[in-house]
Amino acid sequence: DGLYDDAERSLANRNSGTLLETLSLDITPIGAHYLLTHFDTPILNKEKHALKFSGDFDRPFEISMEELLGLPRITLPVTLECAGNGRAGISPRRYSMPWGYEAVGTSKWTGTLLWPLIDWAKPKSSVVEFSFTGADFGYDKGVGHFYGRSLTLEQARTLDVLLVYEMNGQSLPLQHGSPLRLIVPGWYGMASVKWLTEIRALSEPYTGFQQVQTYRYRNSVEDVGHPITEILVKSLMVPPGVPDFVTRDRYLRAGTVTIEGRAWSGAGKNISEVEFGINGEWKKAKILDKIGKYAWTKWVYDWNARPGRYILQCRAKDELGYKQPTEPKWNLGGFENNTPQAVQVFVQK
Ligand SMILES: Nc1nc2c(c(=O)[nH]1)N[C@H]1C(S)=C(S)[C@@H](COP(=O)(O)O)O[C@H]1N2
Ligand SMILES: [Mo]
Repeated sequence: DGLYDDAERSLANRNSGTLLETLSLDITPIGAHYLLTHFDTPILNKEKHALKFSGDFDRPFEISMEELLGLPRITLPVTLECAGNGRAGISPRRYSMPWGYEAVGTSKWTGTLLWPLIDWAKPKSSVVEFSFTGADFGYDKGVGHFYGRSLTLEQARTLDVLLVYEMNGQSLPLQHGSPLRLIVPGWYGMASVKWLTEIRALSEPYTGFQQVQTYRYRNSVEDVGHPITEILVKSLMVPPGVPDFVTRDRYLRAGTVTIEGRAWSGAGKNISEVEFGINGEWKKAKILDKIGKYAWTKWVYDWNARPGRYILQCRAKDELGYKQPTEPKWNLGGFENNTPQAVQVFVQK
């Protein structure tokens, strides 16, 4: 623990967080949505870009962006959250992106379904996984690699995985994976490979760095751990009132204040309860509509704020009964911290 060093600060400056005030919107505006890019952002030529289906397919092929755009279009609102969101709340810390609460956002992703294309390429009967490779190359722990991830055959078939070329009705922006990315709804963000160039059918499990060496929930350096997959239940509020520039403490006028926020869980699970905490006293918030199976749910709470100092919190429960825990669980990568947000507010006459 201690001060963040230059390496951590440069990561934080490259990878912006979602502005929490935009949690009042169903859809996070492009530019206010968080970014997580491990290496440099590749600048690809949309006109020349092609996606390769290679490896153990009976009918490997290449498809241009123009051809992809001609396939059936589907738009899904999906909440994307980085598995490292909340990492700054886990101590001792991991040298990585020091996220607080802000690595989450919801976008309308437009593209075409992945599975029909895989099906068309005819995976051989020996195939167990598909790897998805991005155009961005770099080093991590001395290992040079293109950012890549895999899904099992069953996951690729059942998860409503999209090949995406538009975000919120605009061409996919450079920093979010232009011209083509994967979106794996309901999973943490690492699975949604940006700048997608190749899909390989594999008859052996994929051993790429981002699959095997990281994005695993591990209790020690020796622990092999288990892969990070579905998003855990979580909620956030729009920080009420106005902030202090440096401390981010909030100032609020006494009276009735409508607190609003969002709650979500992985794999399309619904939110069954949201509680709003006032100095540790929990009250039931009102749950509003969800804008899509894989998108977050709005909640509100009318708070009668009297002068004083308060710690405001929120916590959610999903339909399977999973609830946000009070204490973060330490793990090597600093992943999956879904403990409640806490906002300090000073209410004044
Ligand atoms: N090619 C590539 N894809 C990637 C990454 C990356 O660094 N390179 N980062 C992943 C991680 S960890 C997350 S959380 C999401 C973030 O997507 P966004 O930057 O569009 O918000 O992209 C994922 N896809
Ligand atoms: Mo991430």
